[in-house]
Amino acid sequence: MINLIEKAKNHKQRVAIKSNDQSYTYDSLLKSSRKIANQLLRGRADLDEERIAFLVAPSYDYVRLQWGIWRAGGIAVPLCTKHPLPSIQYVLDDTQAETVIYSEEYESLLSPLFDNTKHQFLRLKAFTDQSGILPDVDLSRRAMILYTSGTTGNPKGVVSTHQNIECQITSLTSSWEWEQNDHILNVLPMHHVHGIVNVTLCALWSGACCEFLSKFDSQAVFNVFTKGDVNLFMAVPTIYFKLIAHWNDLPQEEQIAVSEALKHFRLMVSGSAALPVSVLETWRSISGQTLLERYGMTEMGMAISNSYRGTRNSGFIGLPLANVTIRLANENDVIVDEGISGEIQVKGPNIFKEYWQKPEATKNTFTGDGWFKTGDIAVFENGNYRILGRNSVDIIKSGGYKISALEIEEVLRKHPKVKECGVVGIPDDEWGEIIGASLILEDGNSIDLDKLKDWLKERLPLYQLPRKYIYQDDLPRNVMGKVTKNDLKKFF
Ligand code: MCA
Ligand code: AMP
Repeated sequence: MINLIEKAKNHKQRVAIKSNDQSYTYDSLLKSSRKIANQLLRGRADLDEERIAFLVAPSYDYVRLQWGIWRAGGIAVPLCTKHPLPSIQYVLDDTQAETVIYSEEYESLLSPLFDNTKHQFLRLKAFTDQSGILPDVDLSRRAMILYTSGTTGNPKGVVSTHQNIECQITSLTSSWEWEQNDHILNVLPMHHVHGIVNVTLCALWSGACCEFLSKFDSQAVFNVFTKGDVNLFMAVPTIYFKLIAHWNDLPQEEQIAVSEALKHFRLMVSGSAALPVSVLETWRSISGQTLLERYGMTEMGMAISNSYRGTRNSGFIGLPLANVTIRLANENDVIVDEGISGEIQVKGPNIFKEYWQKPEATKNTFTGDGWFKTGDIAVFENGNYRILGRNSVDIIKSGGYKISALEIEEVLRKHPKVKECGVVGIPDDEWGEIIGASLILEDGNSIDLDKLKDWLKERLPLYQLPRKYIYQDDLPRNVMGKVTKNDLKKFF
């Protein structure tokens, strides 16, 4: 498996994780993950890539489970703690998870599934001490499945091998000069690469400390920063936007204390969505830190980054990371000239293995000669890459989450009063984009918007809910159904 275990043995007494006001050493992580691995094996020699799903808040528990699954030869499937039951059930069915491990706080959410004999449900606290020999897990084996939305069908499971993840870790730890005295605060969800690889695994690979907040909260973040231990932070632009707004509301002496603490940071990174230049500049005036913007994707980890030591160019994502090869290509997969926009296509050992049990979708996302097609459009100018947008209007980025307009439309169409709909992303300073839904109702119907919102909340996570609605009657006559989605955006 990823060389985390051997590395952890070199600094057993150092603090690996802080969560829920407790500190955990690398030694306790090693011992606890070994016990979990043995319990999952239940006498078997190897889990042989059985999928083990887990629903646990970002914490020490999350990490010891992840390591335990890997040490037993399983594939880790982290579940989103904000998802309603149908979205969780989809992942469990799609991965055919053998076991689902959950912490107490999610028991009532999951309980309707307990009769389902396809999966074994295990409460984390019910784990007991077990010992035994652990398998030797080759780097080429599958390690993790993360779900991502696209423009075709349901969310797809992105399968990364141990080797893929190790490459994603090492290109970042070397480029951003991670070291064992680093201490990072993690406020990100732990079912995406940003929180899992860039923050948690890079820290643990380096012998550093990863401190978790179970949920993002601006004041809680500032409370940790002003203690003075943390020297690294990574987040999506929406989080920096929220921190700026909160800082502006603080009394002056607290503003000074936060700004003073921030001046001592070694590195602050932004990614997962375009960083507005205004956010970069305002954050610099508050913190003295120039955010390092980088670009990545679930299927490949990080691919392009601004420089750690050199100039960071606002509005640009920088240059390819070590071992990653980039080209910009037109719709015929032919390389475009400098200054001309094209799709970012990527090759390297960081690129995922496959979409889980979707060979056709996997094949379609690579060119004939093996380049991974990201769907992101960029241009190379002034010696750097700059992102221009996506090649599909149906992919929305909100709060750093990638959201498929088509999936939301599919849910909306199931509502008995909705005849047709169109979902688009609307530019928004705080969220990057917010979701807008246009509705055509069944003939003669009207709809109670509050009831529709409640109905949607049972079926979609908060971050996928439409925030603005328009109806056919509000639009110029006969416009709906006849305009492109790009035109539709203008009506919100
Ligand atoms: C929540 N709210 C929203 C949205 N989400 N409103 C508009 N648009 C949204 N997207 C509203 C809720 O309805 C609620 O409203 C209020 O905000 C608080 O909701 P809550 O869920 O508590 O929000 P939060 O915890 O403050 O979340 C904001 C967040 C979160 C922390 C920015 O979105 C987040 O963690 N984003 C990071 C996602 C991420 O890690 N992406 C990486 C994937 P009310 O108060 O009225 O009820 S990309 C990736 O991994 C690649 C590889 C990469 O490049 O990094
Ligand atoms: P996900 O599929 O959830 O991993 O999201 C990956 C997508 O996030 C990429 O394909 C980009 O569209 C977007 N993204 C990541 N980093 C950046 C960035 N720095 N600027 C603009 N878009 C980004």
